[in-house]
Amino acid sequence: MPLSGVASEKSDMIYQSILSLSGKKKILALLIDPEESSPEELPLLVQSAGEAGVSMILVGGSLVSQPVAPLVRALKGLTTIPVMLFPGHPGQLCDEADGLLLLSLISGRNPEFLIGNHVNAARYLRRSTLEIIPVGYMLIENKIVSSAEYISNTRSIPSGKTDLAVSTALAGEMLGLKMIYLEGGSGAPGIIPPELIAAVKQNIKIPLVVGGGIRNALDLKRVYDAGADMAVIGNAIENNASGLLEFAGVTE
Ligand code: 1GP
Repeated sequence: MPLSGVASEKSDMIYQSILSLSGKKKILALLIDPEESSPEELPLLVQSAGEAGVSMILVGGSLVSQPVAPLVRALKGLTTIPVMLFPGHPGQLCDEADGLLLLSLISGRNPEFLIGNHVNAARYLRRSTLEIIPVGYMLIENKIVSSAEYISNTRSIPSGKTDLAVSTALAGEMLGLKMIYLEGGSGAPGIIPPELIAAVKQNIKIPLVVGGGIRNALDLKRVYDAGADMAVIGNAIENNASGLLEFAGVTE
């Protein structure tokens, strides 16, 4: 059966720029949850993002009850910082973004989050102009049951099981995934253990992203010092756009 739709020309510009910064400069990403963002705050948030050195904006969340397109469109009208989708499920896709972190939840054993949702979205994605970056997404136990853990019905990797985290990240790299994302859970009370971040970093060659519980500049510095190439901040600046400025300069 012929597949419908025409494959669009895919760029890998964003991924190449991540690779080119790797080892030279740390990358700061801002996560905006469509459920928590208000249109009135966006201009200040985007301005603060520019001043704080944010080089990527992620849009997504575990629970999103409305289309993400209006938020993405508004962001694209306000900034040239790349806007990447960070979807909790295929309902959070839209063409207006620059790209997509195509997350495969490799820490879990739920086939829908490993490959099922990807199969559902594949033809849509082939037609879209979104740059697609396949990411090995790993939930790491971090004091609370995260929304991602609950919604995906998977277990996080215990924070003391560094060997499991390293093996999982290695397997993701061997499968051809282009980045590994260690997720401590949105709104977690603190960062995942720096020792675990360091162990994973020492064993993979692809860029390492770390998020969850980064609440201040010291947390961010610890995550970078442990080896993260990119850090993601969400909750710390919700309803506090100018709070982003606290993170300025930590990427240098
Ligand atoms: C969640 O890693 C991100 O997916 C960000 O977490 O909201 O705790 O910053 P926070």
